[in-house]
Amino acid sequence: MFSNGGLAQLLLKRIHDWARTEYNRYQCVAMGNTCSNNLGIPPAKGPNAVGCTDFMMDHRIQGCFFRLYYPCQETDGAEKPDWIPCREYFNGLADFMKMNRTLSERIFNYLFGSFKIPAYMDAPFKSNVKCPVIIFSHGLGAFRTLYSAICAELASHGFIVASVEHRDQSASATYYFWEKTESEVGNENFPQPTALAPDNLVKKWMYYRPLLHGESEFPLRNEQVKVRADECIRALDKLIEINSGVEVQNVLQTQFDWTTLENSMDLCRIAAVGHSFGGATVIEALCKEVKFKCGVALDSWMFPLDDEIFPRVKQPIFFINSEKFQWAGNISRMRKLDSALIPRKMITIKGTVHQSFPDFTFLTGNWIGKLMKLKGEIDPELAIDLCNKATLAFLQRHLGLEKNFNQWDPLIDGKDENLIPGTNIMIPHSAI
Ligand code: 8U6
Repeated sequence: MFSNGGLAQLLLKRIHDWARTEYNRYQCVAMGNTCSNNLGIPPAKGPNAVGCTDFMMDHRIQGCFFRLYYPCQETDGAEKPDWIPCREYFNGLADFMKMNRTLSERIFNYLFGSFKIPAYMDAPFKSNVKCPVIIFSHGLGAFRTLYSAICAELASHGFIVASVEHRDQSASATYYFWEKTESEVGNENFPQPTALAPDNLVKKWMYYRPLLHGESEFPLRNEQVKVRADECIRALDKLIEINSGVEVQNVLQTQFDWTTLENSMDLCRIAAVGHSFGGATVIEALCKEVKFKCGVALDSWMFPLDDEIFPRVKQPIFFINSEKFQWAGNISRMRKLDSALIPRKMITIKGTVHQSFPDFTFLTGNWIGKLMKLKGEIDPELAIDLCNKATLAFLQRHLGLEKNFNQWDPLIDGKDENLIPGTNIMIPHSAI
């Protein structure tokens, strides 16, 4: 059509610029003109600056992979990491959403490709008092970076937070490494997978595995929740090693000095937090590992759990639910954890949807956000703020922290105009 490739390119660029301006204008209108295109993941509000880094050990699938958020020193020129680490994660999200990879990679990259994590990459750890520890578990089709608003907020209040990336085929995408065979080592034709890994290793991607046609869901999810809990426990074991000063070999070659974390953790104060499938993971992990002193389950999906485990969980649990996701069957499984002796709390955040907890909720305008069910009726920052404050108050109470998070104690009982104590779901008598 065009005899001149340059002209075609120019035209494409014009269309691209126009689309971006229109999209920005739409975003602004969608936000009621109250913003000047300030979409982004909200910065943490606590007293500490937040650092983040990645850790993998060992390289095999049986190893352990997490992103660590921690209180850091203020440093000039520190960079914030990309929110989505690389294209494979966009591809994984496309698969999860049953969309065409090529097309959605472009759309995803265009809309979401330039957001940053609200934390400084590999910034030096700030050591003062010993930090309580949180293991965070993501939802189905998510991965370790998608909950940075929650994880960074907790770290800014003094926690060391390890956000695990699960290798149970429930993440949209994740990776581990294969060892190169002897003939491949030193073979220059063999592609070097990443500058971040030693050269005897090959990066191997693992994507979300959908349910097969006719496959029943429970066996798969039940198997996965067990793998997930084991991964959370493994992440905790690694942190304990790091705290004890054992030299660890991070497969990922980062700038972060892991020896600075020696003696930095308060290992009597450990909690598990997770969203959706990650909520079920919290409960499974609490049952398996008593080092977890309490758990916070965000809009938990209870389906993957064996009924037998409910009476075996001894730690306090806090269920923070969305208004739209829950149903009687799911709530009645949460209720099976009710106890006269062990604190079990439940609140519901008004105007929220299931996806009000991952970071995507901050990154679209209102129309697209609601259309895609990434946003509910409530302002997403207000919703995550309530969730974080209620979580902090609960953690202070059950980890025995000496902080001021008890200022948010009323939230634990649903005392706020945007909270419902317990649930909005009616449980038919037959389901109890
Ligand atoms: C829509 C989870 C999008 C989007 C996620 C929808 C999701 C998305 C990005 C992927 C997984 N936020 N896990 C438009 N549903 C971008 C544009 O990325 C959260 C997000 C987010 S989850 C979840 C689990 C299951 C399902 C939905 C969410 O746990 O919140 C089904 C059918 O399984």
